[in-house]
Amino acid sequence: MLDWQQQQTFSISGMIITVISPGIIHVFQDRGYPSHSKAITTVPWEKTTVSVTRDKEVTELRTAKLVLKVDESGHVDVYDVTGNALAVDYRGKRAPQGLDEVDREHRKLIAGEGHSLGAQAPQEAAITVIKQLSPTAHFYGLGDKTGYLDKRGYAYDNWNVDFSAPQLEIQPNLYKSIPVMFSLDHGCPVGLFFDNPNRSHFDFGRENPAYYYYSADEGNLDYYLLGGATLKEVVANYTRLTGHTPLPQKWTLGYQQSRWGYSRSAAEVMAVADGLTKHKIPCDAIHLDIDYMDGYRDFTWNQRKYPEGPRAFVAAMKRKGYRLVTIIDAGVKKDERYSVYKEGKERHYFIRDHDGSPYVNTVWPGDAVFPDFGNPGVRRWWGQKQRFLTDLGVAGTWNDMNEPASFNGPLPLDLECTDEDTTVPQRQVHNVYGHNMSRATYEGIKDATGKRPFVITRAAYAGTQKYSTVWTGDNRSIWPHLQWAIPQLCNLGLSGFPFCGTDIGGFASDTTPELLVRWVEAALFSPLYRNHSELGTRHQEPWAFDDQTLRIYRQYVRLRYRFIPYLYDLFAYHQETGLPVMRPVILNYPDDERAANVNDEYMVGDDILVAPVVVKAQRRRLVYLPAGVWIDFWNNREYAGNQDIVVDAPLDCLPLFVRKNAIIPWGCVTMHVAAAPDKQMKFRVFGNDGATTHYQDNGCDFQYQKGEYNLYRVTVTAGQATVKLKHHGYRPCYQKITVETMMGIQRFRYAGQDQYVVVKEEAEDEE
Ligand code: MIG
Repeated sequence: MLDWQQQQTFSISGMIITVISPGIIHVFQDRGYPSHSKAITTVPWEKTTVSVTRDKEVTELRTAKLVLKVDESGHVDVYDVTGNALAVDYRGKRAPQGLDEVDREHRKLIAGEGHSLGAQAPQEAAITVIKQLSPTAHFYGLGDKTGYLDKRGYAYDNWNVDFSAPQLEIQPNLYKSIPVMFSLDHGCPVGLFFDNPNRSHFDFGRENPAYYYYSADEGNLDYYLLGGATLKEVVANYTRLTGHTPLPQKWTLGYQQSRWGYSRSAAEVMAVADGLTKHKIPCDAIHLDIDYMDGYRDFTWNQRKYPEGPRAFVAAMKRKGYRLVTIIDAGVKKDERYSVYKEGKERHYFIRDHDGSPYVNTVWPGDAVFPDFGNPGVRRWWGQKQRFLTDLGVAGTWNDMNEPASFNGPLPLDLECTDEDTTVPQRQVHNVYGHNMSRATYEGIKDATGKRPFVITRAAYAGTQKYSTVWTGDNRSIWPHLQWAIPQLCNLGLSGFPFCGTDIGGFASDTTPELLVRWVEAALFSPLYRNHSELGTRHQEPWAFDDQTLRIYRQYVRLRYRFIPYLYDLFAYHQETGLPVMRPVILNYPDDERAANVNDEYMVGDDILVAPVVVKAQRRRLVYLPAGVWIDFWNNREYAGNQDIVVDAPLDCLPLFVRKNAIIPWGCVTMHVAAAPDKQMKFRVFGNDGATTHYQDNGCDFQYQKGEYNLYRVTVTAGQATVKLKHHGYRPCYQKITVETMMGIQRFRYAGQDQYVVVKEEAEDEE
């Protein structure tokens, strides 16, 4: 540790408190567990002044963003610099509500009928952090827990599971554990990130409205206080700590088609591609679920089902314009004639039973063993295995079943696993299993291809966003799951994961044409835009129903391609700021109490507000518009903000609003995202005054990190546009730029030397 870092580190009441930066403070107490973080790869140290005052009982640490008061008994109270309480320890005793309502006899009766009792005596936990609950505080974050945006009144577990029953809003845990929470009380924000991968629990006033708490079964006391003037700043501090999502390849923002079952034969996948082409549905990738493999063996390909061989098949698909993404499961088939199993066994690369032999459970391939991803050697090995796929031309890896899932009961908690350089029981690395698998996959693909890896994972921990895209797992074709898609993706974004999506149309159960259409509308700006469904359910390709369904579906997928440059700009912006692409309204309007609980609208960046219909048979809806002036995307009608309006939303209408004077880059509709650099770009100005910065690069590799990118600055004043190339590091820049304001169209041509000049005459070939 450097001298100045030492000076920002304090030992108070048995805890080590480290001021990493003015808005990031680490609280740590060693309880004998491994202390290296899985979530944080680079600590964002910043040299800063901390003023310290001590009186008899309390030590006060003050930075430019946070004030901490730590007393002798270890209470940690957090304030902002103007004295607002952000997170103050609760000094009372825990008292679950309703506990005294039922005596022992009634308890038995209730249980006898099969009901579970809500109120339980407080569980003793190794770690408990308990805070006063303000009557006006809202809670966000925690990744993609089901239910509503504001977590107040609910409780959750952090323990990764494969959960296939229909999810309810009270489901405590699913596939991911992202133990970060944000509290917002009258606009005053704070974040708490508990960097403890052991099983843990959050309760936001469900047990008792007087307090909220975090508890963990084991591990060190290890958490971060995140401060900032606004919720955005606090979220930015969280992502500064756990890392940003690197720019994705541009095509990954295109539409993707999937279904468990397609990959049963080359002919079936081909037929899907032909269906997309025939019905003119733009699409960039088709996903191959488990059936392409040979007996569900990872890194194999079934020759019988693909008679021309995988290489020729992948190439043929590519010629048609479709990339392939293949699934890889965590469980490796136990088969002495299978090289991945044999190698892994020889090198002790699998999770071990008590006698040191590979632990066996059942997954798709039957008996299966589980790579010990906490071991860096295993990660390198698994990373190299990706070459099997990348050499064939496969465009991405979709990691599934990595909670890990198993059919023959869960993995015993005390199996032998590796945590970097030590041996630990399975339960201590359980929640980072998918995280480590994603990391191995990302690094392997990056090494093999030099391109930006496209990895999708179901299980994740805090920080997995550096390696992988996520989807919310096995939802159902039911309206509540469409409704929750919005808060789930918004909370994922706040929790550091901008690249996320849900299975469009719903995975399990049978979709209906209306649900499918509303889903493809609602998900228009969901960064991962993939239709996926379960084997045996009703088919949900866009053409599986009637003409109307197909027509509307196509209309929205085509519209999606218009917005890809805008989405790509937001990913470039995310890399700089850590802010998500899809956002809850409250992130942009943290002082607006009305925005705190909006579950059926979301924003995209700062400029677009989406108010999808997520209720069956609804044909008009109420839209809450936050402060400012809003333009209806469909008819340019202007609305003042800070009010609810009623809009018509027939089946083919997604209510969409653009902030007045926003400038949106407007892409071309193509069947696939073009590999060649775009020769022109259009900017739509939703007003007559505004400015934007637009990003461009080659969309596929890491050259942008060496400066090979362009930044365009478009400014419009009283309807007059100017275009400047602010940074010209990527040689092919746009030859033509069109700016369309509400007063008319202005055209520019590249004149060399980073200059754009106005073109007077009509351009002949506008897309
Ligand atoms: O439990 O590979 O969430 O997307 O289609 C089934 C088959 C295993 C679960 C994934 C789903 C995928 C399915 N998998």
